[in-house]
Amino acid sequence: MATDAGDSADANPALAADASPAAHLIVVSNRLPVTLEQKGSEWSFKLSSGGLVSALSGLKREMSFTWVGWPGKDFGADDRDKIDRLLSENACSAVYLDDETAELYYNGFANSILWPLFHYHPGEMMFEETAWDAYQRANAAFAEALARVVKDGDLVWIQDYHLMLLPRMLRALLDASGRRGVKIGWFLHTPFPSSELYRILPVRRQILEGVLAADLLGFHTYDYARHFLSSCTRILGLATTGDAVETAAGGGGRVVRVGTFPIGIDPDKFRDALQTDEVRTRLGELERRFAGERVIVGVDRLDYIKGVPQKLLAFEQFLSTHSGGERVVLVQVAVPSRGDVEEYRQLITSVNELVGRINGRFGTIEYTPIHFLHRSVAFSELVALYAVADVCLVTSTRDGMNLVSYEYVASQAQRHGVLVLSEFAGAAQSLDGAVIVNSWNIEEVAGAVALALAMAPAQREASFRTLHRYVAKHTAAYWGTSFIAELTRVRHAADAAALL
Ligand code: GDG
Repeated sequence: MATDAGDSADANPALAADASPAAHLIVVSNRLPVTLEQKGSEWSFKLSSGGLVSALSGLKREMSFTWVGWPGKDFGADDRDKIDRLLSENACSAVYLDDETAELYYNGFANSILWPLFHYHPGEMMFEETAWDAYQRANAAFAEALARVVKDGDLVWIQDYHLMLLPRMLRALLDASGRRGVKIGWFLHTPFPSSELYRILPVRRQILEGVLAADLLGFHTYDYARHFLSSCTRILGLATTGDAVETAAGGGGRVVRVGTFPIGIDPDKFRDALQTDEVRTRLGELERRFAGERVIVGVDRLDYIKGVPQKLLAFEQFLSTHSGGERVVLVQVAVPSRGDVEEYRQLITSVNELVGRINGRFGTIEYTPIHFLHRSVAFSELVALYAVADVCLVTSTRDGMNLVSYEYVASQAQRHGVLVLSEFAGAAQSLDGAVIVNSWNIEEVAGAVALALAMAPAQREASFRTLHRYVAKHTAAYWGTSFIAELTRVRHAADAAALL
């Protein structure tokens, strides 16, 4: 498995040895990572930053590259030519969806059906046929757009739960037009749930059959891969091994490889930011502001999977029974997310109530226990907050990986702070050195926070070194290169049968 070899992703030996120099990589994600702005009749293009963008930066130097995705809205026919030209100059290509399809596919199906189910919230799942129809239409639009750009021998890497029908739809179009040697990979950024949960999904067969047309399927952790494999057996009756599925019951099908590829971050971005005057000045200001107080930081999209209410309840418990007279503050950044979905609006209300209650109960004129920022903060502010905090508290009730925990480690070279991390985040399976907690156990989390704040410097340093070694090696670029090296290595679908 491509998870533990080599030191630098930019010089991944596996990729150098196996990838054909001529291989062209096409990355497909729901959203193109770009901002398009119009000034007068001219359009400008900006590449957004993000995990996937940095993961691909190393690969871009090794192979030619195109990014295919939805540009964010349905531009009018007059603008499309200009936008297509601009995108193509920047190695991108747009999949246009009408606004109604985009809304129903993205919010209606991906975020209201697959997202809650994959994060063990079946009660939030609202299955509607119109949303399912839109999901099929949107995936078909992606397949048609891709079929126009994919050439013989290309590697196609599809991202995430938005595009689970795409491997099958694309494969059908490529086969029909006689395209040869195209390898398709798919990676899931969320958990894949236990088959007991997954089988609730009314369209469980179609979704599995959709991804099984790929050559390589990737997950963050071995558990997610294992859940996927057992869903294939239980729902489709397919034979599986620890890292493969045969696509026809009773034999004679193709073999699809299933692997574990834990994502990472770009740690240099945090190290470099900490050297800048802007972050150093801000860090100094925060240190003065919090003098005499211990700081816990939390950074989450305000999503029900992130366990923000559980975090607030645990902090309340800590204040009432564990703080030992020390002044401890929780700085919680809660980035607004999907505010147009009812479950998310209810979450905001309950989080606001909890923050008010806890600050009212424990606050004084001089002391505010929770600094609650219900907005996103600038990157420089984020890094300064990570750097000033004695503890980072991650209480996700489910989370594919959780990059915030990696980013905290990357920002703690000076302080050697302690990471308290939910066992339900994928990161808990990689980050040795964190204090692992059951985020549903309020008393356990409160006790872990007390333990983290009281940890002796030598133990903090030893834990930090272990964490830092992992984060520095398993970067986003390493993840991207490892997946593509494996995709290059897997035997092509047409000649892969009977490997089991
Ligand atoms: C999905 C999966 C998986 C947050 N607040 C601010 C800000 N952020 C940045 C963080 C971090 C990112 O957003 C959040 O990443 P996570 O991994 O923690 O969570 P999701 O957004 O849910 O991502 C997750 C991931 O995909 C990758 O596979 O790990 O499990 O759910 O990078 O820094 N950035 C700035 N200001 C903020 O206020 N600048």
